[in-house]
Amino acid sequence: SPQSVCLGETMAVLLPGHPGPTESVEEFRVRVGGAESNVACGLAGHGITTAWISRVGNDGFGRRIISELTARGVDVSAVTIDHIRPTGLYLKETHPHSRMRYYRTGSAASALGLDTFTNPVFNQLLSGARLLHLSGITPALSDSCLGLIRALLTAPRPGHTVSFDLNWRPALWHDRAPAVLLELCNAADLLLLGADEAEAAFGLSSHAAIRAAFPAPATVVVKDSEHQVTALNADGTTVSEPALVVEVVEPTGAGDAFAAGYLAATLRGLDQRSRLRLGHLTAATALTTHGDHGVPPSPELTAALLAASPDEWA
Ligand code: KDG
Repeated sequence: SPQSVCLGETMAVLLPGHPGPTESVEEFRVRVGGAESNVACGLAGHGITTAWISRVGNDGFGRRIISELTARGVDVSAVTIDHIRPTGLYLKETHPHSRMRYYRTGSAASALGLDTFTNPVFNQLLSGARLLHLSGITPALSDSCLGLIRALLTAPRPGHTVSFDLNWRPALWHDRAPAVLLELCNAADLLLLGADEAEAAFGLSSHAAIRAAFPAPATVVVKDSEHQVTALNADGTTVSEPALVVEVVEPTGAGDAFAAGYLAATLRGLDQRSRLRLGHLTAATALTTHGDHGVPPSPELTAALLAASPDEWA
């Protein structure tokens, strides 16, 4: 069975063929995107076997998602096909400024709920896994999604750890109180969040305030925009690692790629610094390509880059 399980909604992504207001776009390119399946693809790219759990519609977009994730080496055997609800969509608008517009209310994945938690196929997968990866997007999707995430975070877990990426998406929280995210974040073993997200979602403006708000996770990983990432350990120690300076082509998916690299290094038993470094290396591959995914470096190159020393010229 797979070493890791990632659960959450994946959508078809519509990319306008040319800049300008959506009402004048003649052609869209279609891609596949979803925070947790982006992590699953990143893990698979690093050689960590991974299953993705979700629901898709019985439609072409759902089949596209299934085939693309399969091609990237992700196990989709436990994905449910919803015969009533459609696959969610999102549109990457570029005009007047770049933003994501979601078409996901009532989507197949929004019907995820406690039946997944009790599903024997899912439990079979989870019982063999060492990691379950979740995000703060799912609890915003519906009451049943919130119930599932809460159950997964609070259930006893003898064999696996749970990582939770805050993935603050204010557009999803208009009719739902985001305070529930405090409780969910604090129930994870590993919490990943951006310093900007912590400020926007909870008004937490320092590493100390973040760690004080989330005392339970063994590690809290705080991303300070593009500059550095810091792991705040439960024993009070911290490890920071500067980000790589790259020419950004398109930032979507970089946070997910960071998570994938960090988690892959964690599952390989690497130390905290190497986890952060593999996170940065993987994020760099997503930042320098269009779409949500990058091409992971070969195992040999990864090993060499992890061992490289920083430029110490002052
Ligand atoms: O992290 C990238 C995701 O935000 C994108 O793929 C879409 O999952 C998505 C979401 O819900 O915003």
